[in-house]
Amino acid sequence: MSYETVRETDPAVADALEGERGRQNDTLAMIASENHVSEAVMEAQSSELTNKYAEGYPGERYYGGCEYADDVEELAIDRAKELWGADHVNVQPHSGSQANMGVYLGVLEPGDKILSLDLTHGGHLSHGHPANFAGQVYEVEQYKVDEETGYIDYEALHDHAEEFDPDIIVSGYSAYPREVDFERIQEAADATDAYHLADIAHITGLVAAGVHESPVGVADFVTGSTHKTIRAGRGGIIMCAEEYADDIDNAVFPGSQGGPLMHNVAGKAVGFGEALSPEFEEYAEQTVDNAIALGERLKEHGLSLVSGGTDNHLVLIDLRPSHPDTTGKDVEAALEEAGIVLNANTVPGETRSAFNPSGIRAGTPGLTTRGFGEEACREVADLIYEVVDAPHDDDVVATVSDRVDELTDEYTLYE
Ligand code: DSN
Repeated sequence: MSYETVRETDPAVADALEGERGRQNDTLAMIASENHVSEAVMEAQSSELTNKYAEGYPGERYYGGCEYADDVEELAIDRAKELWGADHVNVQPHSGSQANMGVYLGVLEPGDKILSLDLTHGGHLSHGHPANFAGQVYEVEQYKVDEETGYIDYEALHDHAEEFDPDIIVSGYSAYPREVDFERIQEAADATDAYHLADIAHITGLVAAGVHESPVGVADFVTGSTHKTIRAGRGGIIMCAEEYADDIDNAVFPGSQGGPLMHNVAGKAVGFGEALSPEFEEYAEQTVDNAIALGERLKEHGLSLVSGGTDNHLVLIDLRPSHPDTTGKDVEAALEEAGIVLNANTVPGETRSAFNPSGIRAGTPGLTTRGFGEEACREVADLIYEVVDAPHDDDVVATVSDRVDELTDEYTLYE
């Protein structure tokens, strides 16, 4: 994509846009929730649909002139149904958090009870953190992973549900490296007559490609984002059985959103179309293989991984056993200096703070999009280790940075 017109009319913004393209080209994006969409998705997102209001749903809009908005939304819905096998899909949520809000508003009353995973153990703000609307409007209790194993303790979760008697149990996580047993969580929901919301924001693409168990048809509601392990641009999605279709649609519009961002819905349609290709299945498999290779090599260097490894697209490194005096923020800053962009993250049993935690989270969706295979990911693990071991050594950071430059030149991204 060219920014020629913006450059002519608004050089300050053009500088920032070109700067960001350069940054993405020249660094390794390892924030586990980020990826790189195709030029086709970006074109669709920057289309004239950004001008269009289309409150309502295809065929039932409040304004005129919606025929092409209808086409795009129907394409996104049909492709999503094919990808995930859901009966009903709403593609209008602006984000994964908005998708979760749509479910809560659709089936809960203020004061109802949510049981979800603690944020510091890998959960998400929108699952009921006190700083988020979900924690303010609903009564929330949280389950944890087993601090010894790093795995969800399904029995403890079940017991907790029987004690708390929630109205909804939330599964699906932001920093959990293991396969989620949605059936086990559904058993707890059945036992307590609770709804089950599976938030697959991080693993949406892995589920679509069949490399992670699907909660569709198991949980009552499945929410996701469309830009992490699937490359359909920023946004959210809700899937459910037909019986909940009206509740969900009304909760999204008019319940919590106004006009849908139709240009983003167009991006979703294009990205979902791409994900229906056999190449996407290979991409998703490679993303997981790459995360496993990355994690195994980090372990060979003596780093400690929460749960001992990964089944999905991310690894969570607990720095405390190997580098007790080094914080996640130290490592995040030094790695960014070297051109590897990931994030500091809390770990189960966190002993520091959420702002300066003891772990780092690293994901492979972006590297895999660039064409990295397992050997290249092992080398990235070597580079990460060098910086973890000496985050304040400028020579080490400079040497790693030189190698990152070579890798980003070899595995190109945007023209
Ligand atoms: N910010 C996302 C993540 O990094 O996991 C979740 O919303």
